[in-house]
Order: sequence, then C-alpha cells, then structure tokens
Amino acid sequence: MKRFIWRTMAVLVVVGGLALVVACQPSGGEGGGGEPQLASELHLYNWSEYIDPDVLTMFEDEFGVHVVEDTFASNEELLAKLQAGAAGYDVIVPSDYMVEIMIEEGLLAELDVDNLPNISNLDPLFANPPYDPGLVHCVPYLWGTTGIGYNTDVFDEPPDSWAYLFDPELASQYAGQMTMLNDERESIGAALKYLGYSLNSTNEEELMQARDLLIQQKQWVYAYDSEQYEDLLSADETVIAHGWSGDFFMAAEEDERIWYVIPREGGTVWADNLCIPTSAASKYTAEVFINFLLRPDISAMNSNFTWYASPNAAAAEFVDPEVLDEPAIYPPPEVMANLEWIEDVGDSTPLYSRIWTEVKAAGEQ
Ligand code: N2P
Repeated sequence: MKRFIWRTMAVLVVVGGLALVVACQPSGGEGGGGEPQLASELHLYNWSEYIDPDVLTMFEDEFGVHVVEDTFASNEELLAKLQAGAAGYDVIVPSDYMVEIMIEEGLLAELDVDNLPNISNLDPLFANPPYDPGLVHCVPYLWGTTGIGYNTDVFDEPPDSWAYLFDPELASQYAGQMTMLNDERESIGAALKYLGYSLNSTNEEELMQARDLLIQQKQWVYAYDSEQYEDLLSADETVIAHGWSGDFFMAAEEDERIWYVIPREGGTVWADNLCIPTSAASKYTAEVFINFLLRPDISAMNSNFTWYASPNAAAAEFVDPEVLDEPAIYPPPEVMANLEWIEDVGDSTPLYSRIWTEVKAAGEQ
C-alpha cells in the first residue's frame, strides 16, 4: 500500500496545495536553556547545480548567514566522506535509500520539529517515507526520475528504451557518443532493468549478467559522468546520455535540441532529502536553513531552477507551468507505476560496489 502511495504521489502533488503557509521564523533551537544563536556560516554539501543561487543570496540577506556550498556526485561519495569522519557539513542531501543507510550508521541527527514549522507545507504523501518514517531525520527536498537524455536532431523517434544504451546493434551506432552515470546503483540498475530484472536485485546470477552487459557496453561509452553529461550533449561530444531528468531539462533551456525520455521498461524514481549530519557544527542554523527551503516560494524557486519536482504542496502555485505541466517531470500514474525506488540492498551492497569497480577497471591497463 505504501508503495502504491509513493507511486501515485506525483499526481497528488499536482492537485495538492492545501497546506498552510507558516511564518518561517524559527521558534527554538538546540542546546536547551539559552536563546539559540545563528552561526555566521552554514556548510551545505549538495549535488551539483541543485539549488537556485538566488535562494542562497536571499537566505544570507534575510538571516545574515553565508552559505558555503560544496558538491558531490553520488550517494556513495557522500557516504564515504561522512564515514571518513568529514566534519563541518551542516546540511547534506542524500537520496532515499542512502538516508536509510545513514540512519542505520548513526550518521544523521534527529530534527527538532519546533524549528521547522514550514514542514506543514509538504504534501502529506511525503510525510511518511519508508526510508525515514515520520521524517525524524530528514525532509524531502526535490524528486525526479532517471532515464535517457538525447539530441533530438540525431533521433527521429525518442530513444525510449534501455536498448539504445545496451543492445549491441543499437548502442554501437552511438559508439563514443554516449555517457552513463558514474553511479553504481543507477548504472547497474539500468542494466538490470534492460535485462528485465528489478534494479534492487540481490540475485547474484542477475547481477553477474548486469556486470557483463556493462563491460560489453563500455566500448561505446565516452565517459561515466554524473556532473557534466548534459553539457557534453550540448557540446555535441555525445548524442545520448543516461541521467537525471531535471539536468536535461535545465540544459534544454539553453539548447532546444536536448530532451529527455523515461524508458518504457521503467527507470528509477527518487527523492533527495535535506538532513543534518550528527557531526554538524551548527545544527540550529541548519534547521533554520531547512525551514527556509520549505517556504513555498523558495521551494518553487528551486524547482523552477533545477527542473525537478517539489514535494512541497504549498509551492505548486509558484511553480512555472512548464515545469508543473511536463509529464516527464510529474509523470502520469501509469508511468509512475512502472518506476522503481532504489532500496538499500543490505548485504548485497559490497557486491554492487565490486561490480562497479570491475566495470570501471575493465579494459584499463
Ligand atoms: C542534480 C542531480 C540530481 C540528483 N544535478 C539525483 N539524485
């Protein structure tokens, strides 16, 4: 049932919009006793091009807190950084399955809801995600899908199947002109989907088939990249790319040849979340910042800038119609039903990592 709800949420996000706009001033903070103080700086560790720079300026103007942003390219990179003891990040943005892993590892602080009145702006469908029931540790930031971006000048029909990336006859036509995400769960997941398996498979046989497919594909791959693949399309270095929906739409704003399609076999649906590491230096300031990002106008600014869907029901009235009405951003229920969430695969995680290392090393001297 829960899964059904998650799969149909896109529609409901659109028709939502009932939540009240609450004043953004926080009412309390950490440390018990004294008045909480805002830090002068906040350290945000985020995906690349994943927040409207004007939002950071507005936060600084309003609260006098300068946001220092650093970026990561995968959930595994973010996890490794925290596991290595990196302190100094106040707000991080892990995806769903990684939130679950980080909670288990004790890496995430519990949120003080008194400092987050704007949480009521969230669509109720996002209030109880399976990876963090009751939003104890994180609040959803943006959500989207993983599929295929392409140059419309090169394709007569949208490349709406993983076969364009994996089938030797099709994929070899784009040799040296395709990129895959540098992301072990997403790229192994795409191979699994092409083979007709779940992208959360823990079956060794299936995973070995996915590995062999990725190694076979490598001869046609220009790069494994999660940060510049849309620019490579624009620069005509590539014509087809595995990637995240909004990144392609953002690129399409500048280059109308670029478009995005969700493969008919289904792809990934994911939600990224605002969380505070237990090692954060400024938890209260982090909560004030998260509360600011939950303001409907601010949430809409980020959605409009990134072309990703907002889980904030109250933001809908501020979201540009070209974002809100785009079926590849807010997919219809029948498309949503065909998408899978990446889940924590537990004991199989090292196998995924090993496969990815083998794929990256294949053919290299
Ligand atoms: C933005 C990356 C999207 C995050 N450049 C994928 N979870």
